[in-house]
Amino acid sequence: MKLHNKVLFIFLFIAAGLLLVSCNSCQTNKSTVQSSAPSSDYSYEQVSPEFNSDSAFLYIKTQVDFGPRVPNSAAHKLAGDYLVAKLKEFGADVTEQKMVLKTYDGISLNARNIIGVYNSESKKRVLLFAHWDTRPFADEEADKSKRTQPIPGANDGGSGVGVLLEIARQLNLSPLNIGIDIIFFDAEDWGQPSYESNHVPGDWWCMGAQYWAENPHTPNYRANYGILLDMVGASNATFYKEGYSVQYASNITEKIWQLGSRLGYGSFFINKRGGYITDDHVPVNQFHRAPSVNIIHTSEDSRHGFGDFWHTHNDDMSVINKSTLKAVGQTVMEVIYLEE
Ligand code: AHN
Ligand code: ZN
Repeated sequence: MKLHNKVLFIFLFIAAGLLLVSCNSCQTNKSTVQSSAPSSDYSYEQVSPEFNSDSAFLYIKTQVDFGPRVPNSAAHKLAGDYLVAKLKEFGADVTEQKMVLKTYDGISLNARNIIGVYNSESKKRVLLFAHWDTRPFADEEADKSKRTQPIPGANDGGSGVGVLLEIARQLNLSPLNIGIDIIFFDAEDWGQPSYESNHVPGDWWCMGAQYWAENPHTPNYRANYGILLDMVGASNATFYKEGYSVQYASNITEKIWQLGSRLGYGSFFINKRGGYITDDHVPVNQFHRAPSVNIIHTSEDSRHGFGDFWHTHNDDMSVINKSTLKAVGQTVMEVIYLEE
C-alpha cells in the first residue's frame, strides 16, 4: 500500500468510527421514559405510543365551547354529534343508544350513549368509558342564586371524554389486535341537587350507564376489564384506589397504579385506598359487564372531597392541566398496549 493510500485508509477508519459514536448517542433518548418526568423508574421502557395532551386538551375545549351538555339542550345535541363524528373519524364502528330516561323530578330526558367499537370480532376486550353529559345545576356554589344554572363541566364530563378521544386517535394510528370499546355514557350527573330538602328515593346518578348495563349494545356483552375516567384533567389531581374498584377489580386496579408510577406519574396515582364512590362503574360491575376501575380525582382539601370547583361554575377550561391529562392518558394507553 502506498503512503497516501495508507493515510486515506486511516482517515476513513477514523471517520467511520466517529459516525458510529454519533449514531449511538442519537439513540440514547429513544424509547425510554421522558427525562422530564419526576421519579420515574428508568429501567421501565414504555411500550405504548405517545399520548398527546395538546390534542386531548383541544377535545375538552371543543366540548366546553358548545356550552353545558345538559340532556334536552341544543348544546347536548351538537356535542353528541361531534363525539359520534370524532369516533368515526378515528376508525371506530359507532353505535348509539337513544333512550328516554326519567329524572328524580319527573323530567323525560332524551339521552344517548355513544359507543365506539374497535375489532368487534375479538373475544379479548377492554372497555374504556366516561360520562359526556354535564351537571344541570351548580349545587355546590356558595352563592345560592347561582345554584340552579348548569356548569361548564370541563373537568366533570369533558376531561374523561377528551382523554378517550385522544386514545381513539392513537388506536387508529397504531391499531391493536384486541377489542376495545369506548363508551360515552349520558345522564350521569342528574343526581338530586344537594340543596333540595325532600329526598326522592331512587338511583338518579349514572342513568345512562345503568341503562347500558341492563341493555348492552351487543347481547351478553362482556369485557375482560373496564376503566372509567372521571374528572381526570385538573392541576395536581390525585387518584386514590377507589372502593368499588378494589372490591370488583383489584388486580387491574393494582396494575394501573403500578404502571402509573413506573411511567413517572406516582404523584398522581397515589398508592393508597380511597372511599367508595357512586359512579358509572358501579352498574357496569353489578351487571358483570366488566370488572371495572374508576380513575377519579379526590382530594382532602374540599368539603366534599372532589376539589373546590366541583359542581360549580368554576369547572371551566382554567382548571384543566395538560400534565394531568398526559399522566392519565399515557397510563391507560400503557395498560391496553401491554395486552398485545
Ligand atoms: C356522587 O357524588 C354520589 N358521585 C360522584 C359521581 C360524579 C358526579 N362524578 C362526577 N359527577
Ligand atoms: Zn358531576
